[in-house]
Amino acid sequence: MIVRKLEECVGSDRQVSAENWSSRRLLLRNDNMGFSLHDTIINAGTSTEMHYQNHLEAVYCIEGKGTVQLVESGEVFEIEAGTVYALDKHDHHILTAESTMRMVCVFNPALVGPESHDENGVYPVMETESAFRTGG
Ligand code: 9YT
Repeated sequence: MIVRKLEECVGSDRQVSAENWSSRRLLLRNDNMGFSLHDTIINAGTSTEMHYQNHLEAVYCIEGKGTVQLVESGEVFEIEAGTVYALDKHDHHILTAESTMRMVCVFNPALVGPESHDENGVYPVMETESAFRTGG
């Protein structure tokens, strides 16, 4: 069994931050669960365009309020504590946080660890963490 606390992730390799968000990665590929599990903070007043072409992601909001907009259709969904959205079609989307949002995120396939968005809001496919670090 794996037991891990958020406080162990904060400030470690398991925390990956960008301008608009900070992702604390509780479970990763080498935990062999078939998914990764993150506790992610989205900064208030930000909008982030994302397109996880290589992953499926489910996002469960446990704190805060905002919207998610589908880029193709323009459809907008209100997101608040107790709402989940699942990007089952690798949906291109924009997440806007009205207040600070705290999200529980699940990725399939599991993230390896250090993934961050490229210029198109995509996470790369990674086999190993060392491949990422050497640029391979
Ligand atoms: C909600 C969302 O997708 N935020 C971006 C960060 C990402 N989910 C992560 O790596 O935790």
